[in-house]
Formats: sequence, C-alpha cells, structure tokens
Amino acid sequence: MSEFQYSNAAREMEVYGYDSVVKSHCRMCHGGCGVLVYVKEGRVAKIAGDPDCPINHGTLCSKGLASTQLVYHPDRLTHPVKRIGPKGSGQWERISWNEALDTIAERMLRYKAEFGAESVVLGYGTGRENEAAIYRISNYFGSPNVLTAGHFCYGPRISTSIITCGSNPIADYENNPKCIVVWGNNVVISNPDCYKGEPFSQALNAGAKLIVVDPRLTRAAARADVWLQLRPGTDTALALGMANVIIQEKLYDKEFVDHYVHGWAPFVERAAEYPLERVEAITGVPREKIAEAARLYATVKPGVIQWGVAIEQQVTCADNNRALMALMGITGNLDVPGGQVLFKTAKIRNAAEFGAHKALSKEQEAKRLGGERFRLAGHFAIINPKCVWDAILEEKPYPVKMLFFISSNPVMTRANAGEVYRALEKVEFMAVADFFLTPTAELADIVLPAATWLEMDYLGDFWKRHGWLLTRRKVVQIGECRSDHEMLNDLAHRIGQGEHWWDTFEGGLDHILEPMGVTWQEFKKQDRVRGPVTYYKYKEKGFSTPTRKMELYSTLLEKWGYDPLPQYREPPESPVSQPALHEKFPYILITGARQPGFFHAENRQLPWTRELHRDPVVEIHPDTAAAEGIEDGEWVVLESPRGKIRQRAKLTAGIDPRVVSAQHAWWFPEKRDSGHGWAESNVNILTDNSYENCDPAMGATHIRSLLCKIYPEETRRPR
Ligand SMILES: Nc1nc2c(c(=O)[nH]1)N[C@H]1C(S)=C(S)[C@@H](COP(=O)(O)OP(=O)(O)OC[C@H]3O[C@@H](n4cnc5c(=O)[nH]c(N)nc54)[C@H](O)[C@@H]3O)O[C@H]1N2
Ligand SMILES: Nc1nc2c(c(=O)[nH]1)N[C@H]1C(S)=C(S)[C@@H](COP(=O)(O)OP(=O)(O)OC[C@H]3O[C@@H](n4cnc5c(=O)[nH]c(N)nc54)[C@H](O)[C@@H]3O)O[C@H]1N2
Ligand code: SF4
Ligand SMILES: [Mo]
Repeated sequence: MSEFQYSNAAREMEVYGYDSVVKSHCRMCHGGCGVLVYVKEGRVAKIAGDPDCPINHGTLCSKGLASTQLVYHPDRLTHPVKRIGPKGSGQWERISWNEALDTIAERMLRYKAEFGAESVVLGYGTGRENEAAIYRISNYFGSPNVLTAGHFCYGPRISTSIITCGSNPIADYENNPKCIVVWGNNVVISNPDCYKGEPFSQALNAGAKLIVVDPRLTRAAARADVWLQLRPGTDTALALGMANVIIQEKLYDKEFVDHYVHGWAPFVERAAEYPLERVEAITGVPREKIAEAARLYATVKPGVIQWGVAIEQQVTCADNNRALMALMGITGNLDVPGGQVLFKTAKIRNAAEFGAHKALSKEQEAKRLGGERFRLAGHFAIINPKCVWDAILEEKPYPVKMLFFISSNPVMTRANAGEVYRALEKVEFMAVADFFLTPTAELADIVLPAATWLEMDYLGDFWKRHGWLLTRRKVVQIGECRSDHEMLNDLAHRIGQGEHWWDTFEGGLDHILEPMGVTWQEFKKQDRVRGPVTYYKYKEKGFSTPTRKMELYSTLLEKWGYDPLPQYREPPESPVSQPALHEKFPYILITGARQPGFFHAENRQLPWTRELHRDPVVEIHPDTAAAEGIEDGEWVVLESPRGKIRQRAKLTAGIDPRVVSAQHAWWFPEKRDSGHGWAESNVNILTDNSYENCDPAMGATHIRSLLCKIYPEETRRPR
C-alpha cells in the first residue's frame, strides 16, 4: 500500500472503528476495480476504491459501493432449494448441498446415456469470471453446447479480432491517445470488459480529440468535437464511408498497408462503394461531418476506437467489428503506444486452455447447435440461443433435456422473452445458480446459492485482454453460499471427471498459475501482475492469422462461405426494409442503453441502486411526445410486432424524434408472486430472434434496431 493509502485507511479505521481492511477486486460488473473492504465485527461495513490500483485509481461506481447491500440482502438465497410444487408455483424446500449436487449429477448422466451429452446445456450470461470453469466441465462431459450471451456481446469482438488480427485490440489510455472515437459505447456508464470510465476521462482531460458515434446524446457525445448521430443499425455504412474518405484523400498509413495488410485492393474497391452521398442517405449523418470525423481520426495520432456492444447487437454484427478494425489498421493505430494494443497475458494457463476446448471430441463438436448455420460463432464455441429453445420446444435437430444456468437470467435478457419462457417451462430438468430467486430461477427444479465476489478467492480479470491479473480475496462467508467454481468442482467429481479437477478449487487457481511458478497462496501475497507490455509485435512476428497479416479480406470468412469483406446490410426491421410495417410501427426502437446502478436484470432489490432508477424508462423526443399525446413521466405502452410492454416516458431533446430508447431487463423483485412481473416491462418481449434476421456468421440478434409504436397507457380526457 502507498503511504497515502495507509494513512487514509488507518484514519478511516480509527474514526469509524473498523476492525480491518482487506484489499480485493470488485466484480459487481465485469470486474476490474481495486477496492478496500472495511470490516467491522466480522461484517463488510464499507467498500472504497483502492487508490493504488492501476485500473481505477481509487474511483468506484454506484454498483461497487452497493455491494454491501447485495451481500446482506434479506432475500438472498443462502442454501440450496428444490421446487416442490409445479413450475412457477414459488414452492421451495431447503435441501443439502449433497442432495442438490447428487440430483444434478444423476440427471446429467441419465440424459447423456439416453440422448447424448449434447442434450445437456450449461449456460451463463455476461462475463462473470466463471466462464472457463463452465466450458471446462461441459467439454469434459462431451456437450458442445454452452449457452452464453456471446452471440451478441463481446464474443463477436473476440472472434472477429482473432480472425482479423489475432487478438482483441485494446485502447491504450495509459499512453494518452490524442484522438478517441467512442462508437456504440458509453464507457463512463458501462465500464465494460477491459475498460473503466476513469482512464478514458483522464485521456480526455489531457486534451484528446473526441468523436462519438451514437444515436443518443450521451455525456461523451455532449463533450465531443464531432458527434455523429446516425440512424440505429447503419454503422457498417458509416465506417466504410469513413474508410473511403481516408483512402481517397490518401490519409492512410502506407507503410502499414504495404507490408502488413492482406486484401488491400479488394478492400479499396469495397470502400469505394460507399461514397459520402450514399452514406449520408443510409445513415442520416451529414456528409461534411462524416468527412470531418474521418480526417480527424486519420490524422490526429495515436488514436483509438472505444467500441461497444451496440454495434454487435445488429444483423451486421461481425461486419461492424471488422469495419472498425479496418479503420484501426489502415490508419496505423494497431499495436502502437496510445493506440490499439494487442496486449499479452501474464505467463499463466489462459482462459481458453483452462476451458479445455481440446477435450471435446470432433464428433461432439460437430453437433454444436447452430454450428453449421452460424459458422463464425460455432468455430468459437458460441451458440445462438434460439437454437436451444427450438431444441427444447421442437426437439430439432435433437432434444435438449436439461439446462443449467450459472449466472444468467435469460427470461429477462434474451431476445423474444415469450419463447424463452415457454422453453424454460417445457424443459425436463433445470438447475440455476444465482443470488436470488429470479424469474428464471423460479422455473428451475433446483437452485444453488452462489457466492458474491466478497465471498471468494479468485484471480480477477483472468479472462480479459488488457494483460492484468488481480487478487480477489475472500472476506466473508454467507450462509451456505459457494462460488460457482467450488460448486462446479464438486459436481465434476460426481460426473466422473474428478481427475481433471481438484480437491478444492484452490487447486484450480494453482493450475492457472503453474506456468508462472507460483501457487495461489504465494500469489495472493501480492495485489496484481501484468503480462509484458510490448508494441509493434507484428513487425517481427506478423499477425496471428492464416496469412500472418492483418486480414482486411478474411480468408476464414471466405472459407466458411461468407463475404470476406465488410458490407452494409439494411436492418431486417427498418423504415427502408419494411415500409408497410413502418406505417403501423412508425418509430425505431433501440433497447438496453446502460444505466449506472443496474447490471442488466440485477440490483433492482438494492435500496441504493433502485433509488437511482425507480421505474423502467423509455427516452423519447419532445416532438414525438407531442405527436403521440405523451407527457413527461407518464406510463406509456411500447408495442412491436411481437408484443406490448409498459414503461415511463422521459422526454429528452438528445434523441432523434424518429427514435425511442427503452431500458432492458426490468423485473420487480418487490412483486412477491413467483413471476415478479417478468413480462410487464421486459423489453425483450418486443425483440425478435428469428434466424433469418440474425447476423449470418455470428448469430447475433438485432436488439438495437426494431420498429415500434408508442402511446399513453391511460386514455386521455379531452383537453
Ligand atoms: N433488449 C436487450 N437485451 C439485452 C441487452 C440489451 O442491450 N438489450 N444486453 C445483452 C447483453 S450485452 C448481455 S451480456 C446479457 C446479460 O444477460 P445475463 O448475464 O443473463 O444478465 P444479468 O441480469 O446480468 O445476470 C443474470 C444473473 O446472474 C446472477 N449473478 C451475478 N453474479 C453471479 C455469480 O457470480 N454467480 C452466479 N451464479 N450468479 C451470478 C445475478 O443475480 C442475475 O440474476 O443481456 C443481454 N440482453
Ligand atoms: N451499469 C451497467 N454497466 C454495464 C452493464 C449494465 O447493464 N449496467 N452491462 C455490461 C455489459 S454485459 C455490456 S455488453 C456493456 C455494454 O456497454 P456499452 O458498450 O457501453 O453499451 P450500451 O450502454 O448498451 O450502449 C452504448 C451506446 O450505444 C448506443 N446505440 C444504440 N444503438 C446504436 C447503433 O445502432 N449504433 C451505434 N453506434 N450506437 C448505438 C446507445 O445509445 C448507447 O449510448 O456494459 C456492461 N456494463
Ligand atoms: S465499475 Fe465494476 S468493478 Fe468498478 S466499482 Fe463498478 S461494479 Fe465494481
Ligand atoms: Mo454484454
């Protein structure tokens, strides 16, 4: 600890009478921030940011602060339960861990014997640092089906970057980029994946130019030098239009393009299909602004593109990613200080190795649901959720009999929630591991009580691409709660794969650390390590792709039968692609822009975070409100061709009058019936998951650009 921190922590302890302070690593989101956990009489009393941590420099968000309210929440599940009434009856009985794990193991083995290992689907949602353990148990079991959010979140960034330049290029804020492009991302609110808002803000304070590509006026957009308020879902056209300007005006990095790029000539030809007048017509962004942004990004160096999930939740998911990487590459911003860096991990067994993907036989891998249709996703062990719902509901191409969700609430978070709910009602056996009885858990047969980050030892940020590995230290034990890693470790022994696991999961941490030559007990004496930070690695080794170059033209996509170059496709449900539907559903709906206090469906029961956002909110322009007779703050109905929900209207001039933006994952833990109002305000009742409307390579569902109508819930008295 630094002297400052010692004295600060010591003062806190003296004034407030804390007994001790533990340095740890928050994971109320994807994790990252170093924290000081103050303990009094054996309880977590307060969480503060750790000023010594290079990820967050002492800052903390509302979710991190509210961890104490999660840990001690009275509704938390603190022992395993089994359902004793019909599904959704809310009738549960306490059982022992032995009975719970024995039952789950018995079902897994029974279904494997009768229907094949592929009939058992394990799943998680977003990154919780349990992913590698879940893949490990599934791969050794022989099931190729792990259901994640990877088809439309982060999985696309990982898979497209691996095939394009070998690894995910991360913005190097430490070395002060001079130009930052925030594209479909709101980093100061979402702090996602490998990023925190604090270093981004520091780089801005240091004078970086800022370009923001977002249909909404976010905080960053309000501060931007250029804000490109595009029509939702038109990102590939915009990116290719910018590439075209950069090429035509010869602003690209000739040395990089000549030596390190595969497919320059066809890429130039493709970009030429996007002259500014066409791009303006598609995106709605004035051509001068597009040109200004292109020139700024190509000439003010080093520059980074802070890319987010909004570009992935589209029918052009993979092409959006690849078009943005093309911009990074041709401007010479890849693997340079202050640019976009291909960081190395420390010397450990990485998440892919720990996930034991090689243990899955080719024969079983070939059975991956949707693997033939969504080949980019299939190649990276990612599946499209509808494939699982269909396998349950229609038993096609084979029956799925068992689901085991470890940290996911698919009823709230996957597209076409009505279908998700039906599949979960029908599946023969379902286990869930969670903190609470969520709308998804209420449909399970067995629910296991999961430990929060304050209740486990772990190697924080193990899966990330910024190269850091941080120490998470167990502070408290709550009831019988156990970490996902511990429960999977015990389950593994019961299904005959004990030889690949350990007596306790501490052995798993030792296994990860073994190449570094330390055990967990030794590692945890320090706070963090980082892999070697080096730049321009491609100059010696090339890129880790089939051609050893950065593949603007993807040889793998070509092999799998896709267009090897990025191209724009109109969203499947848009004013342009469906004019007749647009007459009935006149607004473009975007869903899911992040709220500070919530993490998807989480934290609605925590007083501090719920106070920040009491009700579900849809943002609309005042002109739209006037046209539809909607007043600020009133409950409105949002309707799409798939269904209706209710949210409260918030009027803002920071959105185009033709666009509305609704919050996602809303349920109401305070509604004590077992459904907890799961369908009332759940925007995924409105979203579409049909195969033909997904990204053809990645299987991403287009939840960022739909058509909807909006009207007041109350019939208004004549004015
Ligand atoms: N319409 C729309 N839908 C979306 C999105 C959108 O923008 N719009 N975003 C999508 C994206 S990007 C994602 S990643 C998904 C996320 O989808 P999910 O991951 O399914 O969503 P969460 O609500 O974050 O998490 C589910 C549950 O995990 C539990 N949990 C948290 N930590 C742990 C843990 O360590 N162990 C265990 N066992 N349980 C834990 C929580 O209590 C919570 O109930 O949602 C997607 N859904
Ligand atoms: N507080 C909080 N933090 C979170 C989460 C959370 O639920 N709450 N979820 C976590 C997860 S799993 C993820 S994936 C990340 C996501 O974090 P981000 O990548 O930051 O994603 P969002 O905030 O959902 O969306 C970013 C912006 O995209 C804009 N947008 C919408 N449609 C389009 C479009 O078509 N094109 C473009 N260019 N922009 C568009 C929205 O207006 C929004 O401002 O956040 C993570 N962090
Ligand atoms: S940004 Fe994430 S890791 Fe940091 S304090 Fe908030 S929840 Fe915790
Ligand atoms: Mo996500």
